[in-house]
Amino acid sequence: MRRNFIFTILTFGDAFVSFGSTASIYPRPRTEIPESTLTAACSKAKQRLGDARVNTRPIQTPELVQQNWSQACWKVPYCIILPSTAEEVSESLKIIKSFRVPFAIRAGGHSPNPEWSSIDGGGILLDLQQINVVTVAGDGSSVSVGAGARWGSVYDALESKNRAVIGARDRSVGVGGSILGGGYHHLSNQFALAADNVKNFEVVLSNGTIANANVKQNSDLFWALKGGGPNFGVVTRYDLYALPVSTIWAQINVYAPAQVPALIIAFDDWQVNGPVSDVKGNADLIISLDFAVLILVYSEPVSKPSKIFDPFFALEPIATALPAANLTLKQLSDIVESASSTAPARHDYRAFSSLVDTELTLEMYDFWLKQANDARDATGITQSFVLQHVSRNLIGVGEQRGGNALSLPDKSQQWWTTIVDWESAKDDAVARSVAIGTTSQWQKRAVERGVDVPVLFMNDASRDQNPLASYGRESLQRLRAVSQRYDEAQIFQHLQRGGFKLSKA
Ligand SMILES: Cc1cc2nc3c(=O)[nH]c(=O)nc-3n(C[C@H](O)[C@H](O)[C@H](O)COP(=O)(O)OP(=O)(O)OC[C@H]3O[C@@H](n4cnc5c(N)ncnc54)[C@H](O)[C@@H]3O)c2cc1C
Ligand SMILES: *[C@@H]1O[C@H](CO)[C@@H](O)[C@H](O)[C@H]1NC(C)=O
Ligand SMILES: *[C@@H]1O[C@H](CO)[C@@H](O)[C@H](O)[C@H]1NC(C)=O
Ligand SMILES: CC(=O)N[C@H]1CO[C@H](CO)[C@@H](O)[C@@H]1O
Repeated sequence: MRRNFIFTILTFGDAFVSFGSTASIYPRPRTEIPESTLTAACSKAKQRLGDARVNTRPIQTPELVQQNWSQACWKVPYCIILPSTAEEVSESLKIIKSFRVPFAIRAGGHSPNPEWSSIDGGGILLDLQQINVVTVAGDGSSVSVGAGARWGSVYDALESKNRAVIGARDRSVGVGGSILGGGYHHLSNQFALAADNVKNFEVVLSNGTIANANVKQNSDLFWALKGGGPNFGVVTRYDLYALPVSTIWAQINVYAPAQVPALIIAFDDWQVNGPVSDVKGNADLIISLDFAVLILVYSEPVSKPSKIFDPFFALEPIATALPAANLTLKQLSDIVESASSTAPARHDYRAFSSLVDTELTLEMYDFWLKQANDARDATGITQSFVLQHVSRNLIGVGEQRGGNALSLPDKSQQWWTTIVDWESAKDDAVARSVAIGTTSQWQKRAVERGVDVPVLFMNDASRDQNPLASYGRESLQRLRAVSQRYDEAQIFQHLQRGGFKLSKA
């Protein structure tokens, strides 16, 4: 029971409802262009790609429309193009460009930001789910992944080869979006972000050219795609370094709400002392309103937990969700994913970064907790307070790989996030208000205490946040130059409806 409940919180639910009254779920489309243009563009796509690749009656295929993590993103596009190759993506972009139709790109659909990977009847959805092949290189040193794959299939393919990759902690998260936003993983403090582990991007540019971006070819584009979001092209394949990591060690403990302050103190003790003495260990802290979950991971099997975890072992957990074990990364991701809720739900997340400052984190936890409890009492909204450590080693390894668009300051830091879950659209404003209030107060207090870090993690950022601008002026200027160079027609700025776009940064 408890285990189920815990993992429901960890994975925050996969939304699914049967297709009932459509009117209430789907808002009316915005009409920016004449319907005849949309009809013509979708017909052209059918003609060029074949009937099987274009769905012109998405209202009748809820399984395609609702293939998003958050119900707030269930929108019925005018048609859905489902390309299966980079060539078909190229054809699709040419059509989108020539008819000037609004569009959205979807990989795993895990962004909770409406219109980032969804679009209403005023546009076309480019759904990459059929581009999902995972191929491990003969020598095991790399793995090529279709942009529409989910991380779980990558872990599955690598397990028997005794290899791992830096991906996302949940199996169901899409490879496509999470790498473009950076990508934080259990092993990131040792091996850096998912984006830092890309060897080559295959990307379709707005003029239809299929290009490669790596250290040698289009190296400015290579840098920009690492954290720069959906601004430069449609990535069709990621060639990733496969790490020589097979069996790891992990333990998952559960603590009572009353233990949270002590847990935060222990977490900060580890943040300050752990990674500098041993980067193989990592801790994730997920604090919900009813309990807190601590995930400890070490990147190789050990008979005894590493000493860096000692601050945690001074606390007695109320339950052990996963007793200390040697297991594969695939097995760990299965456990993290194992019992997600099937209730339909709306979700949001939000990002905030700072230096490690225990006193301030405790203050902000109190600030958040009171409001989060009040919101739950009033409307049933649940939310969490999550801390992710970013070590100097993570930043340094990223630099060695050529750097990335985040341009992180060379300081040990923490990336806070929250996951907010609620049922009804009428509660949207209340549901988001606690996280919005918490981040703005934290920002104010962090500046006062001199512990602010400007960078906002795109993969945790909400629609009104501005991760691209948070990377700093220099990075932003470089990103804009890359966008001008590779997307001359600027379709990713003007025709792409949502997303963290340079034109809005
Ligand atoms: C349950 C859950 C767990 C998570 N865990 C982690 C985690 O451990 N680590 C982490 O870093 N993040 C995590 N995230 C955040 C996640 O990485 C982001 O939500 C990411 O955007 C999801 O990628 P996607 O492909 O599933 O999403 P999508 O919603 O399909 O895409 C996100 C954005 O990227 C664009 N995009 C997607 N694919 C392409 C492409 N091939 N070319 C161009 N643009 C593209 C989309 O248009 C959209 O703007 C988690 C999210 C959830 C919901
Ligand atoms: C994990 O692996 C280590 C090193 O091989 C071994 O000593 C230990 O007994 C293993 N632990 C478990 C629980 O199997
Ligand atoms: C498409 O744009 C890229 C990047 O600017 C350029 O290198 C390529 O030659 C262009 N292709 C065509 C067919 O114009
Ligand atoms: C309706 C639908 O396809 N829902 C999917 C939403 O995404 C999750 C993965 O996060 C799938 O498991 C669901 O099937």
